[in-house]
Amino acid sequence: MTEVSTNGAAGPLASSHSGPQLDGETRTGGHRIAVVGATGAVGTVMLQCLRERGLDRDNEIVLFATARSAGRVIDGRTVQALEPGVNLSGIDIALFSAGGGTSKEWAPRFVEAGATVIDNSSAFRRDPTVPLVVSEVNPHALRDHRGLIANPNCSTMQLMVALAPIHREAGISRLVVSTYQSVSGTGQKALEELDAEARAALAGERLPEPRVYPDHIAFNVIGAAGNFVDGDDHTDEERKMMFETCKILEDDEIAVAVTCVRVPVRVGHSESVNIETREHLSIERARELLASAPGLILEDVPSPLRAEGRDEVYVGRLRRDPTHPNGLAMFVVADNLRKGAATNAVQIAELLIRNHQIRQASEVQQ
Ligand code: NAP
Ligand code: 2RA
Repeated sequence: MTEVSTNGAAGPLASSHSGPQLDGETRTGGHRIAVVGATGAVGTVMLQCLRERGLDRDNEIVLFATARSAGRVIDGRTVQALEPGVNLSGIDIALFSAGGGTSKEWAPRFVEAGATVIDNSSAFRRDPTVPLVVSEVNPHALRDHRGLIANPNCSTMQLMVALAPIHREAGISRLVVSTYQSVSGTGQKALEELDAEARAALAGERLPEPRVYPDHIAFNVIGAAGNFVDGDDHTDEERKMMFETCKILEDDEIAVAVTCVRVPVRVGHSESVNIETREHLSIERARELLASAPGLILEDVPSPLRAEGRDEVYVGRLRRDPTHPNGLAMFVVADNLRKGAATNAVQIAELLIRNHQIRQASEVQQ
């Protein structure tokens, strides 16, 4: 099945965590790292990533969620409520995955208290002063950060890992993307809704009324992922991909057409991607570029089930688009909770530590 792999990895069963790793010397920072939203779908995986990459050994990890979760102990650490009066001093890096509202309210307070914030929500992605970073694609954008860094949306994240090598070589002029987004992309409550509906359906019972989605998700497909805001005919999820692609690839001329769809997959977003390049790119050269791209595994037919729990982006179905002389088509799959959220945030934290790009909380005037 596996065609070519990168970083010495041998396809789906190869070693995970292929992103930048820190050597022993740079790891000795003794930083305090906050995980905000530690009890959620992304937060849970964030803690796993910190553990797997050894960042919990040399650094102090502190956990925040709502008052509902305060006092819960996860991996021997007690969750604190993020509420007025909470002590934010001494936090060097804060990894936020607690929704846009929480980020808007609390991220600036963390920055003011001295932390460098890496935010998973969409709250700051459009801010021109906030770098939007995929660790393998545009780490240079971290250089000018002012305490806040945005993690791209999960569906954009995996797409960028696959498109950046092609854009660098041949310049992408137009994209047509259709997504097949998993339920974990909507968070913990959505997963519970999928499970409850699937259980009822398999037991031959009446399905419970959907609460998270506008329709039942079990054994169904919902033709619009995200929300329609202010009468827009595209969802906010689709708009994110249109905007974020141009910001990350630093090219406002790329035309991006997107349809985001929700499918009853627990973890792992899939994308059918049609690419038009400015310069002609042979399929052999495209294959070569993707085979040597960091964080990417090229195979015949990727699937979300096999991508689950992995940090790499899987690219397959690579072929010429017979309807256009500069057209390519591919299928891109990744674990939305890993590379789409937690892994990339932790990779950014590693880059910041390695490149001495975090402000030390102790240096900030209180
Ligand atoms: P989730 O499963 O619903 O988890 C939300 C987390 O945020 C929980 O830990 C919750 O704590 C906490 N939280 C909510 N309001 C809070 C507040 N006012 N103060 C402190 N903590 C608060 O959601 P998720 O899927 O992990 O997503 C979290 C964020 O990551 C969202 O902004 C989402 O857009 C973004 N994101 C998600 C994905 C994905 O694939 N899921 C990918 C990229 C980005 P309690 O448990 O105490 O309620
Ligand atoms: C999704 N926006 O709907 C989420 C992930 N960030 O899949």
